[in-house]
Amino acid sequence: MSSVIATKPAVTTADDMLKPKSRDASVHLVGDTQPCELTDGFHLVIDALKLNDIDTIFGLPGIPITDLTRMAQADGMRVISFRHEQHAGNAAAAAGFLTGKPGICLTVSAPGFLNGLTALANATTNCFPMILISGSSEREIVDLQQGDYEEMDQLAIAKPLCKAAYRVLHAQDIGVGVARAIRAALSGRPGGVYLDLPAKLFAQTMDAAAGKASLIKVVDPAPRQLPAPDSVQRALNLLKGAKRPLILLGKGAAYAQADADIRALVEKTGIPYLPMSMAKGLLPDNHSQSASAARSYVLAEADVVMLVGARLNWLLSHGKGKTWGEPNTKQFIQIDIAPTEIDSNVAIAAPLIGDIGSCVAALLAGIDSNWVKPPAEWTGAIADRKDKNLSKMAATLALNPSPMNFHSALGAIREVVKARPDAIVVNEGANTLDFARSIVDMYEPRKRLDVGTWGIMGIGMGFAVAAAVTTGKPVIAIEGDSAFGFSGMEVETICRYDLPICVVVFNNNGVYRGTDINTSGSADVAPTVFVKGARYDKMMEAFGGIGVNATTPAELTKALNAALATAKPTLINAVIDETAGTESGRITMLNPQTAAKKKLASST
Ligand code: ADP
Ligand code: TPW
Repeated sequence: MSSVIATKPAVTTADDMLKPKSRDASVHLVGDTQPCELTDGFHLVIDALKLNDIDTIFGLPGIPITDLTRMAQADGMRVISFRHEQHAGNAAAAAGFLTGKPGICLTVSAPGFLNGLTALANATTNCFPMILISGSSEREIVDLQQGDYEEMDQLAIAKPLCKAAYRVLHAQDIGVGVARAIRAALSGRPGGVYLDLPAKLFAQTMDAAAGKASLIKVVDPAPRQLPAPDSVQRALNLLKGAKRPLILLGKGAAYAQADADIRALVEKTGIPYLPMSMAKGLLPDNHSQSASAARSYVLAEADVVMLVGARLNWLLSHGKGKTWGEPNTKQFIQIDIAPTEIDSNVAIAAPLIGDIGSCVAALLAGIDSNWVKPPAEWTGAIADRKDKNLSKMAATLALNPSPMNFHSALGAIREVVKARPDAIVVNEGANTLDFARSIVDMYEPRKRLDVGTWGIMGIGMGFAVAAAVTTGKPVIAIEGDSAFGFSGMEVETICRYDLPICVVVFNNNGVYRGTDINTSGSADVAPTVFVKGARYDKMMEAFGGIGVNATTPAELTKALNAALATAKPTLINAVIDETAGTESGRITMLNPQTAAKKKLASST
């Protein structure tokens, strides 16, 4: 418990006048004689976080939280300062996913808060635990809308976009506020929590012993939730009766950190499995039971599908339609901690509600040596398709076109990752994402971070920083050139903290590709086209990192291996054929098509 209070700066600036005023003495007299040690809001926030084993803050300083960042650092916390709050927020979200502890993002009021809010909403959508802590302006002025510095009713704005939102007005409630935020972020379905801390709170003082006593160490923040025995039996019965069973692993399964039991379940049952993108590596992608290379076949043909921490949302075509084969030929088992997820798109025959660790353990307990593995007809048909598709892919990867295309560049990265399975891959873009997901195999759990449920661009550098900071492992960020632009300024952050991150920018001169034409006749380029031949590697060099321009897979391999060997911040500008990409990658069909547009096109 710390009660040291920062000393005042020698010179008072205009900014200082807006800062929360902390007392400059940590001892004062009670009555006439008894000295009493004081603490304040700043220190109580730090102590509450530390008490709950939170050791890192991702943020961006400014009124009223600058001193909080300084004091947290002085008190031994890692404070990672970003260039834009959205990336600090994304880092917090990724840290939450990787560690199972809520990642903390700290911002200033109104604009800083709003910048962080996108990341908070995205974390909630992805079921990642994070807490956005924002300083806020004076309540009295905000509520009367009298025009305070960075005035905004942040709590009201955050509420609909996250799992829970709280405001703390009194120093003695900081412990409760932080405890509630941690519990809300971690328990049940994980998600984003907003914690509003008005400027005045930080300067409030109270007796240090009373302050310490007011803090709460959260006991069992993500309590196990055991599934009901009859639901376990129902699921087992359905699995046993299946002729063509399939296990579908989602990022909830990766988050749950029940890696050994999940692997045991797959291997003991002998059921083919399909990992969603962030579940890749839960079992190594070259596992004999992986059905990834026969994805379309297994989704269409399976008769019983067991979802483990995966939602039947757009990424799985809502569990119906052509992707899923003949109508009414499938039954679903769904393991999820959120009961209301069940039946959200199609009927679920056997819901299994509980935490994945407990559910999978309960299923395993019901699987003995008499378990009959799936018919060879099913597993054999999958193996045939896999072999065919894998040899097709091998042939494509063996080509060495000039300029490089997505396949040849990713073929190079694939081999490097194979040799360094401990490296974490961050991946965003459209084509860059879709091709990397299928080409770059993962071998260990939670080594792949990507655009997630929203398919959001901009997570790249934030996720990469979090991955490096929380694991100390090397990070390879595979980025479309458009995707990279959303968080590109954070290469300075990467250099500043000297993080072992290698960014590979797939530079095809634009969004999706670089060849669009402006048909209006004006001088502007088309909306999807960027500056041609841009040298993103120079951005990294500007901050002291290593920049490489790679035009062949051999150059790319060399630069990537060097980056992994030296652990130095590196950016490889991988020059990709600008004609290679497809509009929106594999989700072209989601672009609205209008008959009027066709008419317009044909009349010009
Ligand atoms: P993917 O995009 O990989 O298919 P989703 O994000 O759609 O995965 O689904 C993740 C699911 O996992 C969510 O429905 C969430 O409630 C669930 N989940 C997350 N953590 C756990 C857990 N520890 N136990 C059970 N379910 C979980
Ligand atoms: C926050 C829309 C989806 S993918 C993409 C955009 C802009 C970039 C694709 O180009 P990139 O990759 O990165 O060069 P590639 O391999 O195809 O060349 N704003 C947000 N999120 C999304 N998803 C978009 C816009 C989009």
